Amino acid sequence: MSTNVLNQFARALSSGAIRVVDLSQPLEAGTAVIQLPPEFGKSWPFRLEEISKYDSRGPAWYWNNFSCGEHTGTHFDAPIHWVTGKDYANNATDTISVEKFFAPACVIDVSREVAADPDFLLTPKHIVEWEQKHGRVEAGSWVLMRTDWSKRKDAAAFLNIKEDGAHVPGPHPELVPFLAKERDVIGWGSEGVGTDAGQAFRFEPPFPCHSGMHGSNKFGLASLTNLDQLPPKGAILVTPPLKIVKGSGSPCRVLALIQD
Ligand code: 23J
Ligand code: MN
Repeated sequence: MSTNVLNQFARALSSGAIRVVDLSQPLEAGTAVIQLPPEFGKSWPFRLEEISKYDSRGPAWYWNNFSCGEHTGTHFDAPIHWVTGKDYANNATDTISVEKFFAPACVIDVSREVAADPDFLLTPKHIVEWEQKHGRVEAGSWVLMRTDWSKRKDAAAFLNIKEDGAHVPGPHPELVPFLAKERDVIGWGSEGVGTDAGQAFRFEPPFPCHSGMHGSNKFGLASLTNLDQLPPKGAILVTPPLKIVKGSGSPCRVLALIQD
């Protein structure tokens, strides 16, 4: 057996000892996009326009133009996305050091709680309970909230907007400083359309996950799926956003490496 860790890695991938799980939603016109109150600017939905398909416009080639907001579908949030993170060095999609796009994940399964309460909020107590079983959330880890929310395939059910705003689970305001400061995580990931809970615009501070995570130079992942295929601990996430110059985020093909 080679002692070169990359050789071992290549062999483990080809033998299936390491599996790759796709944590990304398909990107298409129907992909759910965050809806903010009407006084705020709007993010474009995903749109695909054919340039040619082996036809008079291009006899041997198929290709498309596409457009969308940076925060469309499964996507990466950079610290520059929020006013609290605007002054960090290397805080945008093009300048974050690429080593940070590989990091371990802790998966907190609260799918049962969320089935009973779509406004469920994850608190430090849930993390401490998880740590009693699985060990400490190590510095530099992602914390992913498994809710099974992504099983809501219909965009209206996924966004779950009522008269008083969206009802989607997320982190409790007290959880954010706990994860950012006491655990020094790399970021937070949700199955919902954004990293914050649906009612987070009412929280103090508003949008505490965006405000607190990016205010601590941490990242976000939103609209994740297939978290039910991950172990509580041990997966490595691969999360490179597009290299948009001064980008606040980007659609992202989020992958998890797992060893069975
Ligand atoms: C802008 C304002 C509020 C929110 C968001 C963006 C997102 O969720 C996002 O995708 O970053 S809550
Ligand atoms: Mn976002």
